[in-house]
Amino acid sequence: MTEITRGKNALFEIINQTNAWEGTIRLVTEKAGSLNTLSDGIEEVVFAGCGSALNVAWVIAPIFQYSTGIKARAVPSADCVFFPDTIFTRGNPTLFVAISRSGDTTETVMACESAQARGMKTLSITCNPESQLARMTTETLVLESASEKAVATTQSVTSMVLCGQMMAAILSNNGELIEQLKSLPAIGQGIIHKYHDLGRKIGENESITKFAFVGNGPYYGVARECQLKVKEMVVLPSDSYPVLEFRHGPKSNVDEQMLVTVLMSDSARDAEIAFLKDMKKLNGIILVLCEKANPEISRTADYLVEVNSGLPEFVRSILYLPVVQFLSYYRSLLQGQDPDNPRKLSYYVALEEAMVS
Ligand code: F1P
Repeated sequence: MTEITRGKNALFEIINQTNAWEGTIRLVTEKAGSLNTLSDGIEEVVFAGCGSALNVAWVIAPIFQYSTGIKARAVPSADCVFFPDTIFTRGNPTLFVAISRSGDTTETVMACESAQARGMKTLSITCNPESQLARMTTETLVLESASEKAVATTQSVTSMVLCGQMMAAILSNNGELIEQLKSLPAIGQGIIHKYHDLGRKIGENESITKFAFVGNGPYYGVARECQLKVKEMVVLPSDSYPVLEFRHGPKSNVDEQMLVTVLMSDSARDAEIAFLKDMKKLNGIILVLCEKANPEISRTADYLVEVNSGLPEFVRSILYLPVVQFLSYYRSLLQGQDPDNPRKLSYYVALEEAMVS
């Protein structure tokens, strides 16, 4: 009986996340005018967050800079509080973007205060209209359709990434990109349907006891989010690295118990293919997430996800996440955990005043 109710919110949110994507596209489209006004004269954008929201920042920042030509970086919120001079440059008009599902994470609220004290315009990307961040920022993008009951983030992450991508497309006035982004919900629904069972099968493969996720460019942020999902829901060793970095030490951990997941880009595809062949030689179990495999990839992968989106690498990144969300979800259930309420975690982190004063 418990088996049926455990994790029901997380499963619902994973399966139905493309509805949240639709809502996100509608919202950002409606806000196009105010986003253009907000970013007028901006020369730099700082994306800040904690936990999954920081991973969202890691995905968005490279995509934003690539699409708009405006310098963009991702930073942990706490660095804006404790090391502000390493984050904010003097004299450059900067937009500070606070990313937070709850909108109430203490470090991100404090980071926003730090940016405001330096006279910056601020934007919040959140799922909670009543939150501190939604109320304090110059402009807010409230993704109510992406709000979640489960503690572990799933649809909020993919939706907040899509929100940042839509914002970049609007600010760069790139109609083709907007159309590509609008195609994601339909493609994503197909992928969720097609790869639900594979995610479950990998998750329920108990010979896997440790996980590594590797990706380049925006896929590094996606790899970090995959790592976090496993850490939170499954509570097993899980790492993430830029692809080639993994050869510089971490590969010593690869053996027949490690699932090595390669999130394939277009720009580094050849290097990534060479990498996955190397990891196979080290006896790793290989999961490849890619646009389309060639015979070499198909031969090397133990598990293969082809998203077949027809979309460029800077557009399709969120399509790689659902299968890893399923994997984490089913492994969590198998181990008797509750994916809706992972142990020791809370919906967001509120720090006591003494810890941050
Ligand atoms: C949410 C967050 C989660 C994480 C953990 C603690 O913060 O950091 O990403 O899974 O449960 O809270 P936010 O997005 O609400 O700021």
